[in-house]
Amino acid sequence: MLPALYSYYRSSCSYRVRLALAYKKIDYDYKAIHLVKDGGEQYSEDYLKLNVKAEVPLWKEQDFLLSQSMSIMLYLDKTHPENPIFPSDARSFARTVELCEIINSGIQPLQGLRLQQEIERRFAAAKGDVKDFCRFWIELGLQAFENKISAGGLYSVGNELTAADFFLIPQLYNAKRFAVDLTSFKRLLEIEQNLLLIPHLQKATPEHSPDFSP
Ligand SMILES: N[C@@H](CCC(=O)N[C@@H](CS)C(=O)NCC(=O)O)C(=O)O
Repeated sequence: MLPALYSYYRSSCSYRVRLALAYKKIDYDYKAIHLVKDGGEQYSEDYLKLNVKAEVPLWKEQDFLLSQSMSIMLYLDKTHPENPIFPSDARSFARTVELCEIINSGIQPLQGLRLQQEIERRFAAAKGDVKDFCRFWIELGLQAFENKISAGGLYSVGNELTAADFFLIPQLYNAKRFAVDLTSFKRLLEIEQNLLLIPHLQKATPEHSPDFSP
């Protein structure tokens, strides 16, 4: 039986894992969890049995269930060492995790759907103000990411494609959804261009996901 990825086409955390799976050419069943429809399928009784935190992505191999995009990507790198995404050299490994974390803990939790809903509900905030708040954290984080990466090189960590790139691409996709002006992030846009030239990564994009809806 194929392993399964529970995913939502627009979820940036799921997109990270889809990129890793595409890069490593790992076959899997795509299980769509619509985060908005009918109040959100992540809250269905069946899904909560798999992931009590009501989030995607979730990786399932028989009875082995793994949440959190970072741990799924580390797991995939151990179980499928071909096309590594975490470098073996200590400093490159640490730099990769550092860049991933700028997005994983420094941006994504501050732009999430549930966070936005909670801010609106608790503080009677207007949707536009909440989006502004999210944009602030996205810009701050992307600036930190851009400052950290080396001036040259095809990707975030020199010429070696790493998990940091698979965190960056979905975050840029989200930044565009939040109407962040990306023109000053020249290096990040260059890296995005370089990555999207890799043909088999295309199938991981939201537009190529089975549950995509325009
Ligand atoms: N740290 C987790 C975050 C997972 C997460 O926040 N997922 C979002 C989509 S990107 C989600 O499922 N949100 C559900 C909701 O907001 O209701 C990871 O990296 O996997």
